[in-house]
Amino acid sequence: MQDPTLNPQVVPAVDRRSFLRTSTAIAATVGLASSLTGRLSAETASAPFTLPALPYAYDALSPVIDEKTMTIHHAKHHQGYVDKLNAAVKDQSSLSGMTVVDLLISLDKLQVPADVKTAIRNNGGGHANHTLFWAVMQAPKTSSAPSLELSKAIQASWGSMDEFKAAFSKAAATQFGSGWAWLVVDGSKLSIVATANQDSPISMGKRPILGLDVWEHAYYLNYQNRRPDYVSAWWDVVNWDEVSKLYSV
Ligand code: MN3
Repeated sequence: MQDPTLNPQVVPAVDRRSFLRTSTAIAATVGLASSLTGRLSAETASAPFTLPALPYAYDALSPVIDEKTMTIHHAKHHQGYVDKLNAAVKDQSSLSGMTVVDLLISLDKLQVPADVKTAIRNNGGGHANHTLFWAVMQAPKTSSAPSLELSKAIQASWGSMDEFKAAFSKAAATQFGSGWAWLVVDGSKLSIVATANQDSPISMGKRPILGLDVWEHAYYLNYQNRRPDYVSAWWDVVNWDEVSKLYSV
């Protein structure tokens, strides 16, 4: 084995095994391994990461999200995150075999140079965030509803579905600059968090089950500066059956 003191980026095999055990234990604790990794097939893979196909056509969410926005968002923006993530991890042997969820859960502990960690935070986050985002949407007015279990959890945290939607919409509308609003499993309860840029709730030890992209690239062609209109229209394309599945694992 190469002496790790000669090259701090080389992680001894024994450390790597214990690191992966720790990472797996954390994932199990927050239920991530069986949710994101189990539900979203693109998340089960390690590098090279690939762009997941959308579960619907580019025009399927219209008029809530127009075809051109969806095309650019998926084929250009999300593909860009995937490509940059692959470039970031390519020469990092200590990361081999890790899924994007592993990378995000363990972000602070990754034994890689600071610029690589930043690239993983931005582009690994971008890959995971968008993969979830595509999965929790469907054509407008398609019938779907929160499961009884999810409904009860929403009522427990906010009192009613309407109160939850108001709180989530406010978090999405008031997130300053680029970022996301999330419904997350946070310990034994549900909560709403907003994150900047492509930061993922996964790196905060929380399990996202619904996410809304409020970067301008997600809505500007259709809504220009009217982010609240985009947020309010977006509820029509939420796939509650999928959100319920993500909650139930
Ligand atoms: Mn986006």
